[in-house]
Amino acid sequence: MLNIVLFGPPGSGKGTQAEKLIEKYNLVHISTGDLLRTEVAEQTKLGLEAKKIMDAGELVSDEIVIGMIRNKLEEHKDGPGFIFDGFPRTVEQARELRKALTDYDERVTMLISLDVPREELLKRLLKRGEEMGRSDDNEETINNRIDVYERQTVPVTYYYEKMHKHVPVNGMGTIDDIFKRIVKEIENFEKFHQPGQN
Ligand code: B4P
Repeated sequence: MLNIVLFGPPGSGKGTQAEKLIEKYNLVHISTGDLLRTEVAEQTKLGLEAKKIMDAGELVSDEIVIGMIRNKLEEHKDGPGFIFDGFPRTVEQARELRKALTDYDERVTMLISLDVPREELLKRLLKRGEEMGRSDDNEETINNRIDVYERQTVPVTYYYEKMHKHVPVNGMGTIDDIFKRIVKEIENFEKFHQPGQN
């Protein structure tokens, strides 16, 4: 299986690039943001709880998120692989993902992180806020989401760095240019890493 973690700050293009990667590699897309937004739209108990947290730009509890991921893994365990989009966002989530994949004799292939400066993130998300009306795409919440990312989520890269699985990619430029960079990194990685390592 090819199991890719697509990583980066809010607005770095994770969801955007995930769509293109799914098309090319036929992977199963797991976006914790999308899963949570579905719960919010359906006004489930979990959704009502999550909405407050998401609107403040904070992270939903590890327990909730990990439960959702385990359900999805079980549902698609015979598939060609996964794109994890917006997950893991804490080191605890990364550890739990490792445990869950091990249950299926699988592992994360690589973590691709998109590098984009804060001014550009703000610009992209404010634009999306105007166009799509997402309630967490306003200036105050965006700034908090980026702060939370720097404080709680960046350490996830160190976790994968230790396993030589962290691959940074420049997230500035056109969507197609960034996609080409990502594909090149996947191809390079597959060439130099034999299955069964780590
Ligand atoms: P997410 O849904 O993951 O939201 P996001 O970080 O903003 O990324 P998204 O994928 O939507 O946007 P993208 O960068 O593609 O999370 C939302 C909230 O859910 C979190 O704040 C948290 O509360 C909760 N949550 C989610 N996962 C969690 C977890 N694991 N643990 C705890 N809580 C969790 O794109 C942004 C915009 O940029 C788009 O409009 C796009 O069109 C544009 N764009 C993309 N690439 C571009 C480019 N190259 N140039 C110009 N614009 C570009």
